[in-house]
Amino acid sequence: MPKCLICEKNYQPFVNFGEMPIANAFATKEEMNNEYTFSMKVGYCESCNMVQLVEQPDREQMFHDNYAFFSSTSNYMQNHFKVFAHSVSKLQNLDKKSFVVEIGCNDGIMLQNFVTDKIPCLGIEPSKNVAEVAREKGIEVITEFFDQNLAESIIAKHQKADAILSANVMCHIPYMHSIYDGIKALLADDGVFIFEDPYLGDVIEKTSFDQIYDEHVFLFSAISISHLANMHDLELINVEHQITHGGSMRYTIANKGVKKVSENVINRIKKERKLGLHNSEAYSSFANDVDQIRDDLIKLLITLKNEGKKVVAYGATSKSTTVTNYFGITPSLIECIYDTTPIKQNKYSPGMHIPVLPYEQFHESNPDYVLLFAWNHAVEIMNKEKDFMSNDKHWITYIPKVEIN
Ligand code: DWN
Ligand code: SAH
Repeated sequence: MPKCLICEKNYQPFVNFGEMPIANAFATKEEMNNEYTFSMKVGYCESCNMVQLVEQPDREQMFHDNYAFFSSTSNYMQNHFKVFAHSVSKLQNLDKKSFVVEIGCNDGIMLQNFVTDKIPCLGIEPSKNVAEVAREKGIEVITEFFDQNLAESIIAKHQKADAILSANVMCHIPYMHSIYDGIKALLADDGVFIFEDPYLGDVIEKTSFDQIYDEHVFLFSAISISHLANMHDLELINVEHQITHGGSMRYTIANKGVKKVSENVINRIKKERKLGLHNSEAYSSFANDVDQIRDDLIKLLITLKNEGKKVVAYGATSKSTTVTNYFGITPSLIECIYDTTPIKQNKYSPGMHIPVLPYEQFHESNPDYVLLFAWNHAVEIMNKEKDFMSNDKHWITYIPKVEIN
């Protein structure tokens, strides 16, 4: 039986996706024959309520000089992080004497706002290619993995942080205790640690199983984060639900006893208990629900193929690696995936080897059906493509169930 990454108790996996490649390892023809895989199972620890991947690839397999995800590809997300940054400035009364640290700053989508407002900030980003883009925006970046040791070296060179921020990064890191020890050391007495990640409640309610892939080690809830913070003499003082990435939660953590705990925390924990997220039964039907989506989608794709329809996909997301590999979607069912990210283009999707083509070729390909892998950006993308898609063309989405739009 696996041991929990948080409390070291044994727990049982509740879903098994089998062998999976690295979600963002878009491959050249040469690389396609030599792909790394790992066994992807997810379990729930009854003792500390943490949902987690049983096995994780080494971090260097995922985050390196050629990391394929650039945060700024979505206009919606650029605005989301602008609003996020300004809300932190207001909450903490930040000015030119303050200090903000972001863990996993990627291409600088959040920190660029502090640079504009002349608030001193520092990014930590181990993937060197995306960090370079942040530097070009005038952001100071350390290209290392954040942990307790790095926190100590930041304190020695800078000052304690008034705000430590992180978005879609905490759930990527298995060594949570080193992270929380680092946060505890780096945080000013009245500082706040604010992070957001895909929310367990949404994943269970919507069966958004494709939020599960190598990089996503944990699916957090207010219950599990409150417990983890407590273990490090910290306190969960606020939670705010976000619509980003198909449903996320923003958690605010402070030194214990220093700040008022919002009613949001109590209410959210009540809601999670009502949903049963603290009981293993909540997870018992998840695998069957995923298989239902698989059966419906494969049936639809085979029918469309038999009718001679042209089916392509939109958005070579990390999530799509779980969908294509678990469902067995090959180029015989989906011709190609269109994407705006240069580093993914003219390569092949991990495992199933579906060609990824430049977005510029999407309109001229004239498809009948478009499978939306970037379903979390549906509003932005469907709006952008509304004129093109109006002529007898259809979107296919599959979360929470298979639908033709
Ligand atoms: O947690 C993570 C989140 C924040 O981002 C990381 N582990 C990796 C990544 O996950 P993802 O790859 O599932 O993220 P997205 O944001 O759903 O990816 C969208 C993809 O679609 C990108 O490759 C860019 C592309 N795209 C596009 O081609 N046209 C996106 C938009 C908005 C568009 O208009
Ligand atoms: N914050 C951005 C990027 C999310 S992608 C956004 O929300 O869009 C996850 C990022 O976490 C990657 O850029 C990856 O390099 C980074 N990362 C992974 N492990 C890390 C660690 N230990 N410390 C800092 N960053 C890390």
